[in-house]
Amino acid sequence: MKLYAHPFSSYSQKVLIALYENATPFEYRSLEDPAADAELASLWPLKRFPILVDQGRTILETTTIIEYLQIHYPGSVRLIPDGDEGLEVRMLDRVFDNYVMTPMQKLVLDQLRPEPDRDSYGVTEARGVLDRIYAWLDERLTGRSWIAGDTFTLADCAAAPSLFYADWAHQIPPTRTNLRAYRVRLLAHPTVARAVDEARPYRSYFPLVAPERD
Ligand SMILES: N[C@@H](CCC(=O)N[C@@H](CS)C(=O)NCC(=O)O)C(=O)O
Repeated sequence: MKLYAHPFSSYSQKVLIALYENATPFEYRSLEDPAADAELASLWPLKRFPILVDQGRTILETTTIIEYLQIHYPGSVRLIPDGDEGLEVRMLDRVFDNYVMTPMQKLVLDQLRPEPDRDSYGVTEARGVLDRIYAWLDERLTGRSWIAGDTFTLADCAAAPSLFYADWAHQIPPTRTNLRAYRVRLLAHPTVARAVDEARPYRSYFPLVAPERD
């Protein structure tokens, strides 16, 4: 099984955390390697990553990759519970991808554009989405260790890298104490800490100012 990914990429970290949770063996095709980058281009014209290649199948999209791992390489950690609990986990996974990861990416990618092509309206909008989702998540986390309850799930795999970078791009206000404490808990979780540590050598890639912390 091959994972095409980059250690500094938030979506790559989402899948790496899931793989590490069950110590699932895989070949890491790091996109730092130009050969892996070329292979990715031939497998997926959009070149969005990570992608997983296994037994002749190419699996796109992080949530689907993690679903695939649970079906084909199950381990002692079940990241997606059955039934209603699974619905909650999937819903929260979508919330992190759509309303934390997407606006965070907007802020980061806008910074990479040439100055005249920057989109200040879109950036203001993205900051507004982050402010509102931070408030919603803070409320939702009342009395919870992990976002969907007592166990670490797919939704926490999505939460960890999205909140990690979102806080760098648009700081979580000090008043959101539940959300800030959750981010600290995520970063202390061994599989998340491993993914963050593996990305440390690439911090200069962050186009906004990366704070001297975490
Ligand atoms: N919905 C996709 C998003 C993947 C994504 O946006 N990955 C980023 C890296 S974190 C990427 O491919 N960026 C390169 C690009 O936008 O061309 C997923 O869940 O896999």
